[in-house]
Amino acid sequence: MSKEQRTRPARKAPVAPTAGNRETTQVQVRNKEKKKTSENGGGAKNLRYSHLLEGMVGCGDMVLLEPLTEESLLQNLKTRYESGEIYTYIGPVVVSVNPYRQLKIYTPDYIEEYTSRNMYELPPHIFAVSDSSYQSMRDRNLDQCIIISGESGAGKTEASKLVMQYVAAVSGKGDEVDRVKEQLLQSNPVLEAFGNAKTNRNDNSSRFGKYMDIQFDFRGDPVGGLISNYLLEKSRVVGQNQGERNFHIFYQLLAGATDDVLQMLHLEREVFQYRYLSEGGCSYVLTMEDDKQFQVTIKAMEVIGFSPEDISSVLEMLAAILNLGNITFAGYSLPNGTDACKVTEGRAIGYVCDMLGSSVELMEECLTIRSVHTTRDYVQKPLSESEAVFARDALGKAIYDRLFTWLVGRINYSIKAKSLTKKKVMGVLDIYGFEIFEGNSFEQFIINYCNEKLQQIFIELTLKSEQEEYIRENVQWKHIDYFNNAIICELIEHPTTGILALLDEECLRPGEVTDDTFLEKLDQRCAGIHPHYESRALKALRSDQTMDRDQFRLVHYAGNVTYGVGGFLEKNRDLLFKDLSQAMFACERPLLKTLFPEGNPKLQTLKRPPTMGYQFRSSVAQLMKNLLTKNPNYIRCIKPNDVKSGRNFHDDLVQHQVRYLGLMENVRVRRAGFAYRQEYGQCLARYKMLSGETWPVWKENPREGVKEILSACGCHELDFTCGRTKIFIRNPRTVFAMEDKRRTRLHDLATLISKTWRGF
Ligand code: AD9
Ligand code: MG
Repeated sequence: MSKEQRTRPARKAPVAPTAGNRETTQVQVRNKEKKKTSENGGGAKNLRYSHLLEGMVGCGDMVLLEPLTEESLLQNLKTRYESGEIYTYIGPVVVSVNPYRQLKIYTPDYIEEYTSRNMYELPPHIFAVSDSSYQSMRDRNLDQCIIISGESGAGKTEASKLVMQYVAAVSGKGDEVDRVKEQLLQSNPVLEAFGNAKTNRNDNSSRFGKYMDIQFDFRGDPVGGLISNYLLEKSRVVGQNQGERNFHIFYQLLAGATDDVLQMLHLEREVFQYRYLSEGGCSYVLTMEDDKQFQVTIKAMEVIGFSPEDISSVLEMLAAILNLGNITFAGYSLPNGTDACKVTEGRAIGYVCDMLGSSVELMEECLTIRSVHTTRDYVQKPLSESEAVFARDALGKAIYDRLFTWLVGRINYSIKAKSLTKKKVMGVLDIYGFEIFEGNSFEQFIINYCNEKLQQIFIELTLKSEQEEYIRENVQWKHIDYFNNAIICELIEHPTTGILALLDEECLRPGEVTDDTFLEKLDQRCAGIHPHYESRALKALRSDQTMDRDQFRLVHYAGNVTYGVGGFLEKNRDLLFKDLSQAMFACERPLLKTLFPEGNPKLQTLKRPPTMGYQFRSSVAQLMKNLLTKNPNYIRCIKPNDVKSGRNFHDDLVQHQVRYLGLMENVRVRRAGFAYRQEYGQCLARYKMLSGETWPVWKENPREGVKEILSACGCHELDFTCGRTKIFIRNPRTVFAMEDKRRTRLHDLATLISKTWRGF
């Protein structure tokens, strides 16, 4: 049997045309042509849940893994991965191992197979969790969120696109709905072009966090969406590590624009002409066709509703940034000994001014001179050469960062739902993965903090809440220990003693403050006090060669990360000198007035803008609050190797991820407790036909009814327990068997009805 055949799900089951049962009716309509086989009874055998238990590569749901050890869990993932089975369940959680090759498991046939099915009916698949989430949102009116986590390159962004693709395929049709779907889907290529870049870990690494709410009407048809973006890694605009690139859009523009467009933008095709594109020494990515992708990006912008003027303005900003990077300065000393500098690259600054609609004099002045307000006066201070380089780069980063946020706002404007009625929502979270580089800075600190918070949510909603539910329902269970990373979150975000608060304190403190004084402060407050903070200030680490004096180390849930404090203060303050914002506001291009509103001289505000860390902490808190109001669905992505290979399963690398993702604890909690739980009324409604005597009406207490059904199904008393409001069933096999019986019952009934109908 070929791999594709093996991974293909079982064919559709026969179903009864029960009135009011949307799920079965839909499936039947779609499978008219298959009905014949089903009626012959051929399909009934295929319904069995046994595929989760036997005849399948490894174990599809690790709750059933015997024996359960870390080794067997890893071996199970490996065996399945090697035969192309990249998805495995832990109860409702989907573990996804990046295949690094195109599998034929996302075709329309697969979408059809997984539509309106129970999650465990078919082999594990991302479409199954997408479907379960969509059904729950549509039919039970529960807002959903799909939380996708995993380290850089593990497959989060691909997973988020598959979820969106699935939802778009199975939801309704019609001109307006199709327009909305198309716009939602087309937001991906635009945001990836501007927000993703090649890194050493991932050729298409997301350098921003994204949360997207898809909004639906009461029928379950998409009516709009809302995207929230989190902290773009803007330092990439002006410099990249060796082997890495700037954001894709720059390369797409140079490779894909016509000669005429490039000429109008004062650009040349050669990537290495531009300093901002050359630092990483990498101009192309084997797996990417920048020229073709440029057409895709522009087309997507058009579909979303960007006007030709909008698109031109965006391209002008990109061209301005590239030429800005080529401006050079020459330093000299003034007669009084002060360092000053002047622009030496006249061509580049001319091009920049042409793109932005500014005068060369003004641009030159804002790059080389700083206005300083003293208590009594207003003086102009010349900048040294290195200060001017710093100002130039700050401007480049600011234009790009604000342009990106503007793009997200512009997309939101287009995809916003037109009607004001309350909508059902499905949110998809695809945020940058945990990062440990050789050199880690403020950006990694923020990214890793965000991942700590996501792990917190996972713990809150799966490990902790599961055990709390047993207590609430008064059900006996065995406590499972797990590492709760709340302590690390606290170390970072505590409003007065957390690292972010200390950083803000240092940024605001008058007097001589530097990154070093910040580190001193951290050492005083945390070293030897907090178990997850380490630095050379600790006696035991004083001679630690793996850490420098200007570094501190955090013991994160996913591993130890050493951060260099250099740049922490400046990146946290994120202040753009007034001269620069005013010069941008003074430019002719209307877009720049929108991007730099604080440059409006009429709008003189003395209020300090909130720091980067503060803003991020607030938006993450808002995100967590939002996620907690929704029904969560999890996709835990795993990276099988570091070489982007489709055949290589690196045991140690996967073991590390399995550990920090807490997968063993996840399985244990699920196994120690009960695989299945449902409110008595709902359980009765689904399985009442299994108790021949009482079906279809049960007028007594639903709890007694459920017990009766379980006993009619031959369940042993030890197999289940009755909570206050829910029935808890220990072994998923019991539920699978009940599902199998239910299907057979429905099938028999359908045959009977059809025979009776023919008899008339
Ligand atoms: V990062 O945190 O943004 O750096 P992600 O988002 O976790 O990272 P991404 O989804 O971009 O990783 O996946 C990395 C690469 O793996 C993709 O560019 C694909 O080449 C490959 N990939 C991931 N998932 C799949 C898949 N389901 N099928 C085929 C895949 N290839
Ligand atoms: Mg990504």
